[in-house]
Amino acid sequence: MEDKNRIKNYTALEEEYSSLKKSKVVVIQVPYDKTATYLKGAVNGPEAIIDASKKMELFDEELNQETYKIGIHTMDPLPVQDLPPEAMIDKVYSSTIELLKAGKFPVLLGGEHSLTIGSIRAFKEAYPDISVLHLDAHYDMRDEYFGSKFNHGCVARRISEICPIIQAGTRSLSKEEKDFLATQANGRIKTVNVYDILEMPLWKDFISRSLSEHVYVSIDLDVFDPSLMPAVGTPEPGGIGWYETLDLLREVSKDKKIVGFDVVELCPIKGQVSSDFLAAKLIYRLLGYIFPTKK
Ligand SMILES: [Mn+2]
Repeated sequence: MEDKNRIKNYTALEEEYSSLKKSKVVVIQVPYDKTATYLKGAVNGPEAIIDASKKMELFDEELNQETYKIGIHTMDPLPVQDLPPEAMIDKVYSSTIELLKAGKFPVLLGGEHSLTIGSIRAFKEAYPDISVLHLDAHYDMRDEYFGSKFNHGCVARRISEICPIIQAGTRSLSKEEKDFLATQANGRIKTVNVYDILEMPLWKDFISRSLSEHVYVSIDLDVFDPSLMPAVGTPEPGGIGWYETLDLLREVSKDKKIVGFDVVELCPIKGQVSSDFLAAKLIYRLLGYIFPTKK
């Protein structure tokens, strides 16, 4: 019989592989969508990922390993739904820094993208050389959006004020963002948009070389093509595919030390579970790349 805790765990792991004490990886759920500007619903993202993860095979067929054996603990969802974004970001920061101090590997589930501002503040403290690999359809470089500097459309701009950021898969931005990026000559912000991906055979190497030793990966699921990932609040045509995303993440995992990541902006569609499942599997595969059980 499944106990209550097990049902709420990412991949529904037994206590042996999911207690906080024994787990290397800790999943932080951030159910929040207060600043969503198009479709709401990302508040339900973390729960949908957890639900889908219970249906996954825990043997990874690409990696020939059982990644869950590193231990994956799932925290209760952060109680942030009714908070203003600044307060949500503070809560994400304090949970993340606590886990980093305990030597854990945080995985954050959104919820909307603004949560990354909180997690990056914590990672910057723990890893001063941190850089961010940001996969997204949108540049998210607005200084302010709908009256807030903490809107999900400003997240990359806020990150760039904390540490270097390289974006990939982007294909939608405002004139203001374009003008802002044109003034950035110091190399703190790099972008490999979808046109670069189509034209640069070595785009993955370029990204990997541009990152520092310690890397945080922030994946807005709308980076994928909407035919593959329709369950997002702000879909954009012409996104990247499953295998090229995995190729990039595999390469970066080999070249650098990924120390944490988030998967955000899942806006579940009732009755359409393939998006939820993609998110759940993406997390598992990326954990497998980061923690190979065989050398
Ligand atoms: Mn986006």
